Amino acid sequence: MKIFHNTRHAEHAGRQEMFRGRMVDCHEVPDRLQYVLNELQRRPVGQLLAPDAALEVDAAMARIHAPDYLYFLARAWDDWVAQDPANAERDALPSVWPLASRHAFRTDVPPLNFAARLGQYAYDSGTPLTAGSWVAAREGAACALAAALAVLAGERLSMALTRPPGHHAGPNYMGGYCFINNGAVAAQALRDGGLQRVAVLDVDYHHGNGTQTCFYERSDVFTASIHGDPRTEYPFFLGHADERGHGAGAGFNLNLPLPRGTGFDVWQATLQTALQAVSDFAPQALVVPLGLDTFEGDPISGFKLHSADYLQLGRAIAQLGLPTVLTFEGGYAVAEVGVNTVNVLEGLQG
Ligand code: SP5
Ligand code: ZN
Repeated sequence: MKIFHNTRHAEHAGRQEMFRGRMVDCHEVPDRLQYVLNELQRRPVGQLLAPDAALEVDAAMARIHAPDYLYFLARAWDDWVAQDPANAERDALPSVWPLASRHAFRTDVPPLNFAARLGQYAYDSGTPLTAGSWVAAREGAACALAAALAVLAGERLSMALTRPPGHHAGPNYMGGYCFINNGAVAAQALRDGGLQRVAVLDVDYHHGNGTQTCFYERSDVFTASIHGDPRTEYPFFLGHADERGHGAGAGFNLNLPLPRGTGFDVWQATLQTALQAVSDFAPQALVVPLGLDTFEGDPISGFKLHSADYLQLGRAIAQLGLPTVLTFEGGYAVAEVGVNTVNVLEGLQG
């Protein structure tokens, strides 16, 4: 297994996120990835690599994300500091939104004010944009592209071990600690590399709303997600079971929401449903946005998986017999995220 890790991930280090009217310390911290690297040293289940610097990562991101969104992200930090030099000491968080979905505000006149521009592209106030967010997210996309190319070159398993995570980021928005949708970049790279059908199986605690939206009207990328019921769980406004895809994509999205508190027995049975659907689609490769926030000890989530269950998760996915690209998503029980991640990889390797 080739594991492409983001050597610049730590440059994205948000300070605080908004939670219930207060600023609280960020859950999505650099230590998360360090714990995975530490566990990989103890249990070297794969080959640790950095993506080739010559990869065409901007082109790969542009296959998923809108040009104006990428333009915004690439310059956002400088624009933020230009607004007020004192901003250099603070992370940028949005504070005003156009509520485009309700047609209450206009979105056809691009605002010039930075707070308004950030509010246009961000859908929550929990995703701080920092000095290093863009370089870290862009290098993460390079990891995702490299992992996809490895599978195209014949590797059975590869992983983009990167943060910030990606599965909440949509074509033209950031949120849920995500900026660039690494799983979507990988899936599209697999398609562009010649595969006709690619499946995405998202096992993060939170619905993969960004990935679903990227492929919602397409029949060439099947998306499935097992997650906390959005009636009570983030991201709240997407992820219901009746979202099956639209237009050409009708029937090519599967959401399997489960109540907060769900344990491994029910989760595993639901995984079997998802695996059957993936198998019925007959994809040539699989992308797994791997969130470890289904763990019982996760501070912001509500499922009850134990560390040993992640070995079973890996084994179950391996049963598909598909070339598989993993991306590293959520998982905020920092001290356990390394063991849980490497358990999945060990299970996958059989
Ligand atoms: C990639 C991913 O897992 N993103 C999750 C984003 C969730 N953001 C909202 C979480 C708010 C939780 N705050 C809980 C504080 C408890 N002390
Ligand atoms: Zn999550």
